[in-house]
This record gives sequence, C-alpha cells and structure tokens, in this order.
Amino acid sequence: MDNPGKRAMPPSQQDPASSPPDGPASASRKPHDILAMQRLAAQIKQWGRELGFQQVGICDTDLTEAEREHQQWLARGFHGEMDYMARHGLKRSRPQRLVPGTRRVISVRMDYFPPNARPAWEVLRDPGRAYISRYALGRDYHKVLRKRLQKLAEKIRQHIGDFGYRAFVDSAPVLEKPLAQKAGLGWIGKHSNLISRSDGSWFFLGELYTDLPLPLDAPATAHCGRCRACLDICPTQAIVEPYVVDARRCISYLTIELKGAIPEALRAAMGNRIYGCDDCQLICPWNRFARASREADFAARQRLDDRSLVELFGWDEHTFLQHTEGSAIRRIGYERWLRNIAVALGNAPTEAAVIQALQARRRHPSALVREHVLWALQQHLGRA
Ligand code: B12
Ligand code: SF4
Repeated sequence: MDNPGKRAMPPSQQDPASSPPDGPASASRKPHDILAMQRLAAQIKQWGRELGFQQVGICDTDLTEAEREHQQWLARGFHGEMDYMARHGLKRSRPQRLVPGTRRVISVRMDYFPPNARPAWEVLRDPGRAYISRYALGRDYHKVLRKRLQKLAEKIRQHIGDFGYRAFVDSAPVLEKPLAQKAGLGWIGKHSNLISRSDGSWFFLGELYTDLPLPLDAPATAHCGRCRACLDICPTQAIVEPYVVDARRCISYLTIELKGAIPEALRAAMGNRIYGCDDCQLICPWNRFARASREADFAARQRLDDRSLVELFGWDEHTFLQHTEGSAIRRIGYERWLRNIAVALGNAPTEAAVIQALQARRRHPSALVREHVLWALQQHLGRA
C-alpha cells in the first residue's frame, strides 16, 4: 500500500477508543501549543499551494455518516467486483483503525483537466474516435500526487521535527471524498464527485493522516440545488439516485475495473468511451468555473485525446505498452484495452475499415476479446 510514516505514532494514541479525535489531549493543551498549531496549519496550506495543490484543508477523523452510507452502498452490491471496497472492514471509514494514532487528516486537491486535449464533446460526437477520460490522458496521478504529499510531509518535518504521518492517494482504504468535504475542499455532488465552488470537479484528491492536533477547517456546504443534469445525462443511468452510483452500471467501472465480459445490455450505451467516462462532470454547471491543470504531467500525451478506434485496435501489445508508459491506462492491460475498443467499434458507423479491423481480431487468442469482437461484428450485420 502506501508510505509508512516517518515514525510510528506514540503508543498513548494507539487505541482509538481511549483517544477520541479531539479527546483529553486537546482539553489539556496550553494556549501557546494551540497558537503554534494554528501557525503550523497556515504554513502547511502555504507549502501545499507552493507544491502545486490548489487547496489544502484539515479535518478530524469522524466519518460516522459516511460510514453508514458506505455500508448501505456495499449492502446494495453497488461495488460489483471491487472486493477491495468491502475487504477492510471499518478501516476505510475509521482512519484510526487504518493508522493508529491519527488525529487529523490533511486533505489536498490538484487540478487535472488537460489544457491541450481536443474538446471532450467533439470527440464524444465523433463515433470513429476513441474517448479517453480526461484524468487518464496524462501521467498516472498516483505517483504525481504521492510525491508531492511526501514533499509536504518533509517540509513539516524540517519545521517541527519527526511527526507521525502516512500519505495516501486512492490506493488505500480511505474515504477520500467525505474527508475532503469535511476539510472544506468542496461538497459531494449528486454524481458523487467532489465539487469546489471556485474550481469545479476536475481534480484529484490525496491526504496525509497525521497525529498532529492541527486546528480544523469548516466543512464545505452543498450547492447542487435542484439540478439533476448528471443523473439525466449518464449514458447507462448509473447514478441511481442523487449521490448514489451503482458502479456496476458506470462506464468507468465497466472499462477499468471489470475484469470479465461487459454486460451486453450496457454495451451500446458506452458509445466510443474506451477508458473511463466524464459525462456527469462535463454536463455539470460548476465545471464552467474549472481551470485547466498547470501540471505538465497532466497534459495529454501520445495524442491519446484524438486517435481513431481503428488505429488503436491495430496496436500490438508492445505498441500499447509503449504508448501507455507512465499512464494509468496501463493498469487495465492489453486484453481489456482490446475488449473496450471492440465494444466501441461495434458502436461505430459501419465502414470497411471498421469491419476489417474487427475481422483481423476474430481469432485473437483471448476468448474475452473474441467474444466482444463477435458482438461488435453482429452489430454491424444487424444494421446492414
Ligand atoms: C471506487 C471508486 C470508483 C468506482 C465507484 C464510484 C463511486 N462513486 O464510488 C468507479 C470505478 C465507478 C469510479 C469512477 C470514477 N472515479 Co473513482 N474512486 C473510487 C474510490 C477508490 C472510492 C470511492 C468510494 O469510496 N466509493 C464508495 C461509495 C459508498 O462512495 P460514494 O459513491 O462516493 O458515495 C458517498 C457519497 O455519495 C455519500 N452519500 C450517499 N448518499 C448520500 C446522500 C446525501 C444527501 C449526501 C450529501 C451524500 C450521500 O456517501 C457515500 C460515502 O461517503 C475513490 C478513491 C478513494 N479512496 O476514495 C476514487 C475517486 C472517488 N474517483 C475519482 C475519479 C476521478 C473518478 C472518475 C471521474 C474517473 C473517470 N473519469 O472515469 C469516475 C467518476 C464516476 C462517478 N460519477 O462516481 C476521484 C474523484 C475526485 C473528485 N473530484 O471527487 C477519486 C477521489 C480518486 C482520487 N484520489 O482523486 N471510482
Ligand atoms: S450536474 Fe448538477 S446535480 Fe450533478 S453534480 Fe453538477 S450541480 Fe450537482
């Protein structure tokens, strides 16, 4: 999983039950300690901005409500095959169970919208092109954010000496959105992504769990109002009610997380989306305020923002690996890459190049790929 802290948190804080988030320690804290923590919090935010985070906020570890919602979501089976969402018991919603001694969470966000990509709607309306979600057009965000968080922790260490912390970006059992909401970074929109009033929702989240008794920020308030644009536009109707995504229907899950066959009933609705989906964020009025990322790492690479489906389907494994080096796309592997493109080719206009590309993969060694290719060819036959 993630980076271990610089030092283990002190034993006195290791039992969550005997050390509530803001328990006896804070009650006995002296005024000069409180002032010092306030100053440190201001500095952490300043350092965070200097390191390229758009916002840094601080919250405690109480996720009682989110825990209930998370458990309900699991009980309804909305996580599908993502066993890791259920595997860690209550560690995900109880930070002190994941990292004993945690008192505060320093939550950060970093914009990712690539400045150089072909406009999303243009690609989505061009059924011969491949649509790849905006977050995956540049370098894998896990590495980028984790390195910065590590630098932030190092700055704090230089300033106050050793302290307990661990850095997380997505990969550990952490409820990132509810924490960020509590830390004042934005509210959870009806599409379930975090939205900032000033910057929209095209940003990643990361956090430092720490034993420092830093002062808390005010939680963000919600501003979706009566809007339901994201629920209406979702191609597969995956947002089954406001704030609740049935991942099993979400194109992001179908193209990235799901290992086996994509359910036939959902294939047509996927259109030309071959890796992730952005529709709920593209339609969101708050993204009118979004800014392009300033990170060179998040600029679109290898022209992945504007390639034809036929061209991508023609890539052999070596070319796939070459063109996705350092990108999150690599995680799905070549077989699922072909599976996803086969579906998009089944949804593409019936043209000689499309049929030829599909025919060329009819005898692909993978049964998964062959089945999707066959389905795609049947779509064209059906239309003919
Ligand atoms: C599992 C997961 C997925 C799954 C499931 C999505 C989901 N909504 O849970 C899939 C694969 C579908 C997915 C897709 C995407 N993901 Co994702 N994903 C995660 C992950 C690992 C866990 C999320 C989670 O805890 N889900 C569990 C359920 C229970 O939580 P939830 O849906 O968020 O529901 C919460 C609220 O809606 C709330 N709630 C429920 N009912 C109610 C009612 C009211 C009134 C209110 C106010 C709230 C509320 O309670 C729930 C618990 O807090 C996080 C990283 C992390 N460790 O947190 C990234 C993360 C959420 N993903 C992220 C991204 C970018 C995406 C995509 C945009 C990628 C893409 N373009 O394809 C899509 C967006 C799809 C969507 N609309 O959600 C970012 C989001 C950044 C942001 N601005 O919010 C995260 C935070 C990763 C990161 N570190 O940046 N993802
Ligand atoms: S599209 Fe509308 S309902 Fe959905 S998250 Fe944005 S503001 Fe909220």
